[in-house]
Amino acid sequence: MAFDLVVVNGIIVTASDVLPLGIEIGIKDGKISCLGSSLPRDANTQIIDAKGAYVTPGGVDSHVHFAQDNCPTGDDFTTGSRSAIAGGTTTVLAFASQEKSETSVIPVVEEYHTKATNQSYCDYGFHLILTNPTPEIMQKEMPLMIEQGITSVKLYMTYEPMKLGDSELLEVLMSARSLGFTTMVHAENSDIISLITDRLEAAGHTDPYFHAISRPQIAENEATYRIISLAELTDSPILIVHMSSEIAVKHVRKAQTRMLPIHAETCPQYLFLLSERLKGSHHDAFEGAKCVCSPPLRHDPKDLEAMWRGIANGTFTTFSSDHAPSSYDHPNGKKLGLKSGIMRYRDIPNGVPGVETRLPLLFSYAGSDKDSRLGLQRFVQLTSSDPAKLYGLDGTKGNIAPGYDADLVIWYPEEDLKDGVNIEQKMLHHGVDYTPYEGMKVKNWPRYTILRGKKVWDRDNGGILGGMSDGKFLKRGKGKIVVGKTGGEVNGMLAGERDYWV
Ligand code: DUC
Ligand code: ZN
Ligand code: ZN
Repeated sequence: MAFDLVVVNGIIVTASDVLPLGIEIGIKDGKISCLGSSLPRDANTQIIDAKGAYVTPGGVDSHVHFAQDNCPTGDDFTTGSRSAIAGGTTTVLAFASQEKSETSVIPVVEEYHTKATNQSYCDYGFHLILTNPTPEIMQKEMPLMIEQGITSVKLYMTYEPMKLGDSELLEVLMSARSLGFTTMVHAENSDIISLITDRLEAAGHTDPYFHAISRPQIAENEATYRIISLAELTDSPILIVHMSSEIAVKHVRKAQTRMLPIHAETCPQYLFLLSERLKGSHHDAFEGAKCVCSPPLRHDPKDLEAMWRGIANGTFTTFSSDHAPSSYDHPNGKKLGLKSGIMRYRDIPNGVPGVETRLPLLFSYAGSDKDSRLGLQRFVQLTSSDPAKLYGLDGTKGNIAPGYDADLVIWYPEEDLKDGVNIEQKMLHHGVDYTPYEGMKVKNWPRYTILRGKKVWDRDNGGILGGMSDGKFLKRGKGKIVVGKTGGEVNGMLAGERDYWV
């Protein structure tokens, strides 16, 4: 059998191994058929020469916001997924977001299918943001969602229009325990943030920097401890999204040491950016709005260090972009927080773009040279294989092995990019008008991105080669627990005590 595509001269990296140079990847019908040497080829076989560079699985970015009503000046599926493939990401998990007034999630999901069908350059799935988890939804609609391949939900502990109280969080966790969907949680204490925000506003402290003052670490710390406690009580696995502070991550680490199934995610902004970025420049006093995201950028480099530690030591299961794009220079974008010359941070849409820069930023620190902070296998775990497992895509995404989708990133051989790449807004493919990483240098960039055997990105020859209908909806299975296990006893409860009430 001849292959459709053979990738030669690469160094294949998976979550477990860095293979010797030159193992070939044989691809047929969009799937990896085999790894080997001197693979058969005929006149129709396309050959890609990796020229000695690393080849990693296509990125799985398990946290992006595309086409959400609360970021109308940001990316739709077309621009967001285009940006994804140009940065080596072949799968995104985006959010279908329920409004509190909606009493069924079925039309919500239909709407997001309409927004995405034939409009995505990469494969995609949906998490459901649940803001009104009625008994009807939890009992009747969630089983349908799971059947349709939507096997994860995101819950907010903050934001008036979205937040759930503890009793609602508990109900969803109980339901997740019985139905087997994965629960993601935004952990910040809402009342702490509201109290400080109101008092800052009364004192006239409303410029973007005060966004960070209004959401201190203690808000993340308290909510993190609380949601871990609720998850422990209900014996339900969770993933805490976009973690930013050392003190909160310590709760996760401690829970993991007890073998609780508590997963955590961090994002590029919490590895590279500090709250000083929220201060304006002398050209533009409002420029800090570009970096308003929640949790906020932290003040102390020690927090960045702690996130790097969690990246290296296994505390984090996923490294996602939390691509939450709003254009800066747009009256309905970040400039919602600037009216008649008055800056008001609470009106600035939250979030930063990052789907395209996520892999190159982390890859710059992966390897074994003196600046490295994580191994290459760990890079693959965090950016591709572990999110695939956690969100029900194992066996299909996140690996370079027979039977998996042929989603690959082929990087440059080191000698071809000796000076690295300077990140600049003008080279990116998202739909917003800035990047928070402007001017940062990365060591490498995806030279080719392959989606199910098709070259969809060739940085030197045409850039985007894929099309808007290349991406397909991923009907996901139930997620796997990556860290810890269920079935443990709750601290201080008798063995079997929970059985009286579950
Ligand atoms: N939470 C997210 O997940 N993304 C952007 C803003 C937020 O609060
Ligand atoms: Zn969030
Ligand atoms: Zn998000």
